[in-house]
Amino acid sequence: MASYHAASPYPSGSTERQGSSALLGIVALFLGIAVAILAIVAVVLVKTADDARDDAKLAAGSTDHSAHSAAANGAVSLPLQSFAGAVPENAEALAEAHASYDASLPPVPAGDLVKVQMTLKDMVVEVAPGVKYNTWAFDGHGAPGPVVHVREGQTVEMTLTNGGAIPHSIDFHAARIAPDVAFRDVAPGDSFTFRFTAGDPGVYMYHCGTKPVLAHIANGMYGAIVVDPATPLPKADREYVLVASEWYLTGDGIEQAASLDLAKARAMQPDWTTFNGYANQYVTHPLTSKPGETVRFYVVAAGPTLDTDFHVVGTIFDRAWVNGDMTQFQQGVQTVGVPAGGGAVFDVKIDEPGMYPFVSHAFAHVDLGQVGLLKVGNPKGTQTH
Ligand SMILES: [Cu+2]
Repeated sequence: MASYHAASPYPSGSTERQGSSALLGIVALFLGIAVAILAIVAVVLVKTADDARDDAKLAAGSTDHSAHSAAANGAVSLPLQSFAGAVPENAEALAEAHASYDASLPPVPAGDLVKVQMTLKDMVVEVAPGVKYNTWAFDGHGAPGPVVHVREGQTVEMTLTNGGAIPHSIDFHAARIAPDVAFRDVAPGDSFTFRFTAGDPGVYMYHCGTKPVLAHIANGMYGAIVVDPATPLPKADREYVLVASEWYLTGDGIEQAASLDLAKARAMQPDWTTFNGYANQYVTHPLTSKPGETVRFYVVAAGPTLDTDFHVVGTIFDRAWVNGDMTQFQQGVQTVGVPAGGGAVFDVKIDEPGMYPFVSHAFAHVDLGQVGLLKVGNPKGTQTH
């Protein structure tokens, strides 16, 4: 008797047992065939993965298959050393002393033509308390670059002056324009001016489009442009702009400023994720509103690669213009994905005083710093600044 009958629950010699044995035999036969097929598939998959890895190494110019060489050439070899959350001992005091990025939406300039000038500078900024990083800053003030705010129908005249060491460019997602002309590389020391008409309302990303774009965005070359619809949106009492992004560090940045770890960026293994370029800055310095006010968030996910799942804890979006589509909004939604390279607009009206966290609800991002607080009123036990 075959061994697979041994566990039969039926009494020995019963007719049920005979029927069951035949059935079990058929089942076992099919299971055996299935296991064999799966084994063949697994072997093929492993071989394909090996081939792909080899192709990647060859594409990266490496014939040396050692882990060190592969990482150096960007053919990622995990694990990569993480500096996530590493801060100096006085981090709390440093966070308090940090001047948070002003998230308030600036007013729309008057006139039909809005002139925007940015002078790019290579500079060290902090991306978390005491964590220094070598950025390429669009306006000489770190990342993100300044918020550009215009109204539908206005013309934007953009002048980029390159005060950095290598070529850069600026790509506006709000523009309909030939990118090979308008978004061209600007050599160090040069300036370039182009115009576009802001014909599509919404909130958009702008960024450097010079190759490799991954490196230029990861080094802080991004920002938001808000295009108000010609027909105004419902009134909001406060308007805030949040640009979400992630940082990939070659070191902890504490003693010495870190630079971009391209292998980590390719592996999508950030050390820090932030709103407006600095981890947890609005936890220490909350955004504010009064009870009953409508607060509008313009959210851009700059990436360079990761999305942001925007959520405000303790409330529900009264209006969500998903994907920056200003022709319609959703009501009563809890979390909205903002894709890397995309934007969305959110209204919340909160009546009850309290501290309301805003987060990317992909919670690894919260651990890495993409979290802030909206302080409604003056709830007990909180600071009043
Ligand atoms: Cu650039």
